[in-house]
Amino acid sequence: MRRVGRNRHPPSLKNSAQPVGEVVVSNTTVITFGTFDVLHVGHVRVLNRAAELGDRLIVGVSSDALNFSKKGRNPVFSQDERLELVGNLKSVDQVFVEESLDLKRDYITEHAADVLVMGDDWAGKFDFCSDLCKVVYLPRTPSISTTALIEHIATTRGA
Ligand code: C2G
Repeated sequence: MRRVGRNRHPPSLKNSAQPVGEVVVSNTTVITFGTFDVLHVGHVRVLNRAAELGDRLIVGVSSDALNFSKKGRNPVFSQDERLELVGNLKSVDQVFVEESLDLKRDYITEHAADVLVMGDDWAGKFDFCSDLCKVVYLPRTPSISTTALIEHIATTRGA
């Protein structure tokens, strides 16, 4: 499926955009992954920055089962709720369920991604995909995390 990307043309790609009538169909696809539980500014900022690296942003949202295997607890928001939240963000063009950490190369190929973006807490972990696409690690937003938010809510509830 080719989608008309939003009008985000990084200068380097301006010339590769193919005008079709009035609509510009461009072709840089960015992919990223995450749990995005208890959505916060750290999530929103990494998605906005990822979107700026291309014309469409596709996000793999971890399934509840994958989240449990990664973090040893169930997410606060179910995968359907997290898909809906992330899918409704302005910077996001498409969401899908990430079933496993080991399917990165399949997802990159399936979505014809040109750029894989992750926060630098995953630095180096996906370099093995660099023959398929560009791999970019972006600085995390300091001093905010879902785990800290959950602890904060738990300790202040009823305070
Ligand atoms: N993030 C960030 N700043 C924060 C917290 C998170 O930039 N303060 C970024 C992370 O680096 C990641 C994305 O937001 O790129 C999603 O973070 P999580 O929901 O914690 O996802 P994670 O459990 O790291 O899952 O296949 C990879 C995994 O799905 C990533």
